[in-house]
Amino acid sequence: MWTRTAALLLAGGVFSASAATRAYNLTLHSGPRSPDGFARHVYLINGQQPGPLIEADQGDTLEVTVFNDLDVENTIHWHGLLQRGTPDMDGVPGVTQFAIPPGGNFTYRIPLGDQYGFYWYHSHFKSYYNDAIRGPLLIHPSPSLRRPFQSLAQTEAEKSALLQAETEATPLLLADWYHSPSNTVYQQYLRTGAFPSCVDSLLANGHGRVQCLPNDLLMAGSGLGFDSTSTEMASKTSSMPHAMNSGSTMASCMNDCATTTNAMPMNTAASMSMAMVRRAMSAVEIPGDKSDGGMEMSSLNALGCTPPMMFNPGYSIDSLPQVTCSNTTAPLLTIPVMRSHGWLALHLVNAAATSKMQVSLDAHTMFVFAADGVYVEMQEVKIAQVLPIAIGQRYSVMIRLNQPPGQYYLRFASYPVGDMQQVIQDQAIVDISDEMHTDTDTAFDKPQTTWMLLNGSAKAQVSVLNEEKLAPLIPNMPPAAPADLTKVFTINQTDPVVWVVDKAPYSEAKTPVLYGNGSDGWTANTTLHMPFNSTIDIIMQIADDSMDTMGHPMHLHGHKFWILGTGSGPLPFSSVMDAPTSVINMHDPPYRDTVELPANGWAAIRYVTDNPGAWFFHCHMQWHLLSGMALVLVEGDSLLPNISATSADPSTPGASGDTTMPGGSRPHATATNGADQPFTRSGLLVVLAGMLFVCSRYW
Ligand SMILES: [Cu+2]
Repeated sequence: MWTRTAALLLAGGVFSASAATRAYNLTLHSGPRSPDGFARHVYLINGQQPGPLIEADQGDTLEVTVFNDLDVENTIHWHGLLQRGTPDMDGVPGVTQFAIPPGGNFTYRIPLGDQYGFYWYHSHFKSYYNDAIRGPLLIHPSPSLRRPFQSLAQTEAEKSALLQAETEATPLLLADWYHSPSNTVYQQYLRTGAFPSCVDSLLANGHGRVQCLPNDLLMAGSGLGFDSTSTEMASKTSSMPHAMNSGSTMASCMNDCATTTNAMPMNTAASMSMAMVRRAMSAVEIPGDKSDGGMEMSSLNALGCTPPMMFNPGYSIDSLPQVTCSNTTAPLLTIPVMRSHGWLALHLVNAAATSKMQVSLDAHTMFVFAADGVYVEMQEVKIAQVLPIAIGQRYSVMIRLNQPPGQYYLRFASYPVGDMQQVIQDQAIVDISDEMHTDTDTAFDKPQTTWMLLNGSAKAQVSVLNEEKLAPLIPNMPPAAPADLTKVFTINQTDPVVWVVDKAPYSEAKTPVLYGNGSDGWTANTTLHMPFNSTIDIIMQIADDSMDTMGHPMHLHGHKFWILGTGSGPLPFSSVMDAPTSVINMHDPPYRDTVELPANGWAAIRYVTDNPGAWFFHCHMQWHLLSGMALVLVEGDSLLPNISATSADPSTPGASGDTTMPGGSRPHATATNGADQPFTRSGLLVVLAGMLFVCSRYW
């Protein structure tokens, strides 16, 4: 235990002696906006979407008061913040707090401790973050914390340039966007059973445009490899790039069209499951036999989506509103940068509702230096790099500005996680100028420096980030001993509109689970009480009989965890300790807060229950979460904050919903001072951290 604690302290560096309280006010309201050129009513934070960047220094305390001026309830979750000692600040309705009612407010007070890096915040009520209640959150690391840039810098000047680039890094919140409010989208899903994976556009920091695909590309939908006679990827996957090569002239092709003959197929081989085949060959109604020339099964709809194949009884493709697409000319996000700076740093987050993304920057290589807010060993790829980013995940990247001045597309495309696919890409512009060339209005968009296709596939010879090779910069090994508890969760779609993590669909408790046995959720079958101060292994795998075997971005609150391994099919071992090192990495696994469970596959994570709280564990695909794909994992039951359900009820004066007392007299969660409290915020730990940190180096 001492070793792990010491390692954590070392990894975190010293708490700043000048730790400050960073106060923010976030007002949730609504208004008309046209982020992709299509006007709709959106939710806003302080008049903008996404919300403002929340910044703090390592060791600071965040104090964010959320005023809910919407006519719906809300909460704000701080994705990835560990909430040590403040489990009631995690922002999950029914788990850690009562929702903030319309007209109410709530003050989130979060000591950040040793956390640093890039995070994000978002509504955790219903699917309102899809209506734009989301924003970036950045904790600047202590200057004394070791950086992972050494391999990139030969001189002091280069070191300075890298550090400066990191300081000036641009947060980039990538999202998918619907032209209908999330409530409307979800209600249609519940009614029809047709999964709403088809979005209208993708956005970078709230900017994008609708880019309709040319007809020939839509008709090349069979290039997605759908072949109901085989569980293997159909060889005709090449037909999509072929079609793209055969005459598409739309601007949306972005010159990809000329260079796609060696394109890699979409990454769906692993996901072509028996479930898909069963469904395709069953009585499920599919388009294709319309006399009016309607879509063939293998065609994409106007938005580039494979048509839904699963419906509630009595519904079919004809029950759905007709899918249409109209190009827009909304301005793209532009990121200006001076070439003389040498480097550009970006903090990327996939804040989408349903779309896994692939990201690339034309002509440039990205060096990933942090994953989910933790510095990692730098990973250089020689030619180029495409980053796959699951929903909720973050990457911080460093980009060497070694190309001529000009405008380069930063591309982000939806990438399939199963049989529901959409060919959609959007772009932001990185505008590189220098003292000699201030005029950069020429789009620099050459096929030979475009790394990926419209569908997010990396071209041949293009390197894709290896997500398994993301060892933390400061070694942070999982406990070596066998787990105290192994939980096997069988991820399952049991009905068109029901998704579960473990047997039963989650539903929100009336009284937050954190409030103990006064909560109706305390003994729910989706609340698991974990042993405290224990090593837990969670093995997730897709159920054999799941109606859909797509992948899932699984997020655990209150912890980072070691990703010991992922793979296809079921994990063929009863515990991770039985698996060989080629399958399970106990040496230098990634340490993150969101893991992508592969389509038709398994994922094994390990964490230590050292943080008393009620922690949500769920799929970050919004429609899955809303449809039950979540659990509450309680740890340290006897050490939970002393909050009574009565005093915290929003109808009680001074509680979270009180409009006149922002966070004032509500019962603040003060961690108990029991002897077995593992992470008190006492000065002793600060001193210990400082003493231990003397051996840490700047580089
Ligand atoms: Cu999911």
